[in-house]
Amino acid sequence: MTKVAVIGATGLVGSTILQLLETKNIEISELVLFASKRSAGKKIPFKDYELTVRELTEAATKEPFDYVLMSAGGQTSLHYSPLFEENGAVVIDNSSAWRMNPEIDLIVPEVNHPSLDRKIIANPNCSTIQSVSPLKILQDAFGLTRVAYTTYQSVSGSGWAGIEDLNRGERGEDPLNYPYPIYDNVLPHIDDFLENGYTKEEEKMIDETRKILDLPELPVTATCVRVPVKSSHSIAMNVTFEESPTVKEVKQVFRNKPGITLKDDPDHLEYPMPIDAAGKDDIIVGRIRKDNSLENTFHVWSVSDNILKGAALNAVQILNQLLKEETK
Ligand code: A2P
Ligand code: 11C
Repeated sequence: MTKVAVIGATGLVGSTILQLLETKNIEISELVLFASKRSAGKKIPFKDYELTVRELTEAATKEPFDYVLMSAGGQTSLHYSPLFEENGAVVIDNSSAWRMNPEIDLIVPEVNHPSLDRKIIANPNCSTIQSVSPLKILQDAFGLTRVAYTTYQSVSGSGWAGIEDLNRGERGEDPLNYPYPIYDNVLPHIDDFLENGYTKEEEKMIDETRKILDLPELPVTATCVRVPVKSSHSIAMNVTFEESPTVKEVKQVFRNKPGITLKDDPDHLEYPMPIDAAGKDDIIVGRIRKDNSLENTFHVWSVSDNILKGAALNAVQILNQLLKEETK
């Protein structure tokens, strides 16, 4: 008997979590949906019935949930996750609130496993997830000595508000979420700016990569950019290895790896694009080639549905991993 709560069930990630719980046939005996007061009473179809959204309150944290899938922003998570945890639930949190807390595990199931020392588990940033999955494979094969990211992130990374701004721009209306139009434009700015000139999104990618790969000293840098694409982030990764493999050997390590598809045949114009990844579970990698300006260095292009593997799917996979361990 597994009782699960989804917090933020009306949001873009929360509603995708609900679809995945349904389509992936996750064994749940009771599912309860929460959002803010605004959404209380809203009906959401699930399987062949309807669930009514409840307002998240402190009293709800005292109910006997086994797992809580939280996708309602950092402030909500900081307040409510410890209350659910105190009551014995395992919280899988999609916000950035807990990720760099040394007591909290930051998990991508293909890469690392939760210790459950604390019952809050953090789901990484979407751009980090689609980077560390291929990077872990490369680390195991050739050893990493440096990573430089440039991202091309879709507007769905900003939730419904980002999609709405792209639609507004298309209609000639001013943006409400971004400081400048995203339609017909590119913004070298995701999340707040820090004193060192980087943005928080860039800092997250750097810090989370080191934590998940357990390489705290790895030199990592990032430039994060918002592009007028609705679904799926693309990331250009410039990766330096300890070893000196051939291009063929680098491509080879991505074959038959869970959650990864290699699409890399320039002769036939085969390369990963957001329209390939949207709606798919796998991270697609390609454009693998040697960087001739630096020794042992390669370019790897990674594309992934940021709401699926970048958020909802990774959270559901963490849940599934924990459920499977329970039944062992
Ligand atoms: P609501 O729809 O009632 O505002 P998105 O990432 O698409 O913006 O979604 C954010 C999700 O987080 C929504 O489901 C939203 O609910 C929910 N949320 C926001 N604030 C709270 C809160 N204080 N308590 C519970 N859920 C919240
Ligand atoms: C974006 N990566 O595309 C962000 C969204 O830390 O979970 C996810 C933010 C986060 O805007």
